[in-house]
Amino acid sequence: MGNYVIVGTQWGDEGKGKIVDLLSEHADYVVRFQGGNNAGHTMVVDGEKFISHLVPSGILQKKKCFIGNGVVVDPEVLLEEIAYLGDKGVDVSPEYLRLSDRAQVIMPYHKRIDHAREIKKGDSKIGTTGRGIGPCYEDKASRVGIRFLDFLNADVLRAKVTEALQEKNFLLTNYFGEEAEDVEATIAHCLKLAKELEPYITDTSVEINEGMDKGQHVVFEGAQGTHLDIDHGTYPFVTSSNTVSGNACGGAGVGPGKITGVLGIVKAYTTRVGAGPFPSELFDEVGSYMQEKGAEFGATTGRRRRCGWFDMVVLRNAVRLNGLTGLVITKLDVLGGLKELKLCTGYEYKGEVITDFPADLDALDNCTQVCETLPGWDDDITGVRSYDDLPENAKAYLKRIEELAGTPVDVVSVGPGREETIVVK
Ligand code: 2SA
Ligand code: GDP
Ligand code: MG
Repeated sequence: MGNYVIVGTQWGDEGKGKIVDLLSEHADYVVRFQGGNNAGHTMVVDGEKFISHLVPSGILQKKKCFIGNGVVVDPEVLLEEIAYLGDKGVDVSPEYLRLSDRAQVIMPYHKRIDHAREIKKGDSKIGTTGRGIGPCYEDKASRVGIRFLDFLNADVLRAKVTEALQEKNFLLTNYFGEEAEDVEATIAHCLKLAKELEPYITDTSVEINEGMDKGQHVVFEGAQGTHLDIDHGTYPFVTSSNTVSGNACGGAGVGPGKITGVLGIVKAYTTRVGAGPFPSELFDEVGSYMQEKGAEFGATTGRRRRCGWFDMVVLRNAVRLNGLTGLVITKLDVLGGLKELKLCTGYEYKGEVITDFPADLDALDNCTQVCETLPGWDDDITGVRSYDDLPENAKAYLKRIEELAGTPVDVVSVGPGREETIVVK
């Protein structure tokens, strides 16, 4: 199969979990390389639903799963997830799950700062998941973060927590008007968690590369989506990591020459959770139809996802930024029953039509979408398993996407279940 990077092309929740689970059947290793438990990846196998936040979606296929150095990890959440999966009969022993010694630890104060900052921002809040992601990546960049290697060493941990809390407690008490964090309690809490996680902690880059050199195939599982990327997304309404495919290398510790291809996961319409610009957003009954039929609620926070038409400006941007070699179109079934479908092909702003996704938030906020209209289909397509059996209008919709994106559609998903999938080529 080779080594594939899987990324979300829109604003996350495109169905990456389902597709990574499917592809994992043909892989040996599955690796998360960025983000943290802000992610919610859903897999449905034999009618049973699994949501993972940190453990890679290859775990159900009994593949060796790695949480790479680029991930920020809340140790409590990871242990809860290991227990949750274990209760469902999934083997999450250290044989199947490895955690990078270089991954950054999300500390209790990161979560408190994330919450307090959002409250302070009021109407201008980002709409974060509140999981401490931003503050943890800030500390990594400021070189005051705590890595899992440090977590295992009581002396290093004490020194680092003591230093960090001098600054964080100043912020919490003087700026946010909250209680200070207790140094000793924080250290004791961490040491208990570290003991439980110790068997999983390793140099993941070494293990992944050793495996690749012996011919093991790897799926790199992206989280969030291209337009939530810290550099390329709708900044500041983004997450705090690079979500584009290039970061699979940095966040896992592998060289770019080892990547065979990049698959972009594309929802058949567009959704976004949290605040920020969304040019093709719908505020009418069609948007509500997508939201309800697609069950568009955040897999981590349960928040209602905003919905809109398919945005080709967004997809073309994702094709370029990620070097996509193939597309997977998900949730095509949700569009069944709509009389007509629109593809947003440009943004009209100040009398001009923009076709390259702009950095300017004013353009994204105040443009009107330029659309092509295609006929819809009434049929329920969840039972369709071959491309030829799809309604003609559904095929025409896919063809037009492929044409405008300049990238082939390799797989089409017509339901949440593993089997509700059409392999095109
Ligand atoms: P954060 O928490 O700092 O990463 O939030 C910053 C922005 O990134 C968005 N974000 C997401 N968008 C879609 N899906 C995500 N995962 C969950 C899911 C979301 C949920 O699978 O549904 O349950 O709410 C995710 N994670 C982060 C976030 O909404 C902010 O706009
Ligand atoms: P991820 O973050 O990209 O892994 O996506 P999420 O799991 O957050 O959200 C995708 C949702 O859509 C989940 O509830 C999936 O079970 C569901 N899903 C995935 N593919 C399909 C599909 O083709 N059709 C339908 N109806 N649901 C799907
Ligand atoms: Mg999700």
